[in-house]
This record gives sequence, C-alpha cells and structure tokens, in this order.
Amino acid sequence: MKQVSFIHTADIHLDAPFSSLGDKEKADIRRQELEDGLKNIIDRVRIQNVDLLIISGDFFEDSHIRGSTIIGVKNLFSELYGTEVIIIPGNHDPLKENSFYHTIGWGENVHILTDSNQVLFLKKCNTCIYNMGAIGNVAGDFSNIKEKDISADTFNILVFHGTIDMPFEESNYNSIGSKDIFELGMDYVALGHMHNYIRFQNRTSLMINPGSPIPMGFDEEGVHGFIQGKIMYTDDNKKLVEADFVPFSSRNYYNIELDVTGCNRNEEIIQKLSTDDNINFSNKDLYSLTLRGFIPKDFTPDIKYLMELLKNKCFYVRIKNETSIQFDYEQYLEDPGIKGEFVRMLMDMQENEDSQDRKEILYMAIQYGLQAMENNRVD
Ligand SMILES: [Mn+2]
Repeated sequence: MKQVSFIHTADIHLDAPFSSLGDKEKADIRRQELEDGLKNIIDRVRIQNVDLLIISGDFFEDSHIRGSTIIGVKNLFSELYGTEVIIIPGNHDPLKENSFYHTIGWGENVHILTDSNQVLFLKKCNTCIYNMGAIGNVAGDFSNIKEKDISADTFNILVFHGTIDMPFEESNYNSIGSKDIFELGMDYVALGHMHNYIRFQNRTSLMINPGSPIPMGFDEEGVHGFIQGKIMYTDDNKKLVEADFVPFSSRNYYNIELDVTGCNRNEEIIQKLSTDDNINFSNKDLYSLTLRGFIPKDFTPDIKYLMELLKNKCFYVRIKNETSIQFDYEQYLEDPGIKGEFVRMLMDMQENEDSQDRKEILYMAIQYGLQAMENNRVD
C-alpha cells in the first residue's frame, strides 16, 4: 500500500453535562451537538473512504455517558466498512472495569488500545499502531515501545492521551517531553488531552494535538476542529506525512471585555457595546463579557437587564462586573500631600493636552493612581 489516510480527533467528551453554562436548555443543546459533531465526522470518514479514524482519548465522559449514546456510536462505527476505528482511553474515559470500553461488544473494525506490549498491525493499511499511557504508565509504555523494532516498511502511528512539554507535576496527566516521543521515530503521533490545537514537527515525525472538535468552555476560545491527513511513500521510497487542521466547530466561545468608564446608566453600556468595533455578536456563539473601568459610586450595572438585552444577539452570554468605583478627584485638589500633588500635576497635564485620546489616558492615569494610593491595589 502506497499510502494510508486518516482523520484524527480527540477530547469529544460525549455526554458532557455543560453544567457551567447554568442553563439546562442550552446545556442540552450543547450536549446534543457533541453527538451530532461526531456523526458529522463519521459521515466525512465514510463519504471520503478514509482508512483510519483515530480518537485519542476523552471520547466520552465516563461519569455522565448514557448507554443509548454509546449504542448509537457503536452503530455508526459499524457502518464504516472501509475504515478501522482506533480509540485510546483518556483521563475522562479511563479503562475501569465497568467502562463501556469493556462492557459493549464493539465491532470488528473498532480497536480499543490498552496494552503497549501489543502493536496493532493493520495489514490492509500496512500500518502499525502503537499506544502509550492508556493505563497511566507512560514511562513503562515508552520503554516497551522503544525496545521494539520500528519498521521503515510500514506506516507507524503512535496514539497517546497526555501532557507534552509541561512541568512534570503530579497534576499533569501522563506527562512526557516531545523530544522523547520524537526519539521513537514514529511517522505520525496522534495526541489528545489538551483541548487546543498544537503541532510539533521534526525532520521525520509529525505530532499533532487536534484539540476538542467542539469547544466546551470559555477556556477553549475560537475555532476548533480535527486533523485530516495521510502518510505516503514518495517516488524515492521515503515516507511523507501530510496533515491539516480542519475547522469544524459550529459554535465558538469568546471572552470579551468592555471598558465602561464614564457610563452612568445601563443604556450607556449598551450604547458603548454596540459601537465597539472589536465586538460583533453572532447568534451562534457564546460570550463571556467582562465590564471594566471606573463608574460612579451610585451606579451599579444591572446585569440581569443587560443579559436580557443581549441574549437575542447570541447563543449564550454571561456578564461579569469587574468595574471599580470612580474617584472624585476634585476633592483631592486642596490636599497638601502626595495625592493632591499627583492630582494637580496630572490635571495640569490634561489641560495642556490637545488630543482627546491623550486627555482620556490622563484621566485613567488619575483614577489608577488614586486607586493605588487609596486602596493599595490596581484593578
Ligand atoms: Mn479532555
């Protein structure tokens, strides 16, 4: 076989509860979208007749997964006549005794990887699949694989759910350095665990963490997707790997900030929001809006009211009020101490300034300066 094609995904977290949204209806929609997303990936695999579908861990949420979801998935896999499905358990779907990995009779084309002593050789694809960290023993698995004779005559893929190039702390699941993995001489390393897209490459190997195809929270901002690629022999019998990120997520998360300094009423906040060129709400996306800046002592933004006005502009919004109380700096003008001196100096600078932008910056400087001196902190 001259080439093997693959789609590589990870961290789908089927049946994740999305409880952090605090909105049951929206959470149910998101949960369904995980399933629909997987269906779409499987459709693509089938239509394009891709040789391998690789899922590098956290395929489902073990503590929330429903039998009906798994049966549905199993049936979808069974329709992939030309494709081998390769799955490694992750930290959210560990290989426990009562795991669906054990209790369901998966089809013949589905391979749950667990034992690093055993290499899965897929003859029709001329591909060897290695696995590391399925039961949390990365160091042991690593040396098992290292002892093996990695053949130049097969396509070699390592599947791993873990943390790459992070401090070796106990909290980091399956930690290992990229240099070590490169040493194994794999053609492609199908990573999972980090929910963002990361690509590592050296002269001979390509190693990709695709990230979650469907983002799951505000710490997973922007467009998400999966990897599609192939390994092939070139005319001079060298191996070549091509793999691309395929944007996929139909809804994305965005953290946005709005400086509401000078606003005295909720309507003014809305006005500011609608004229901010950097903020463009889309009714399919999720937003976490943080209000910042200095506002008068007697004004508290009405979060409920603001949410009500914004909720039709987007799929989901939450608003955090991190504003500070505005200092009435004129009361410091007669102050004989350092605060008075500071305010007088900056107000003089403001008066001699022609540019409106510079005037506003100096106003903020007065506010931050007073905050530092009065409260011993700067927000
Ligand atoms: Mn995960």
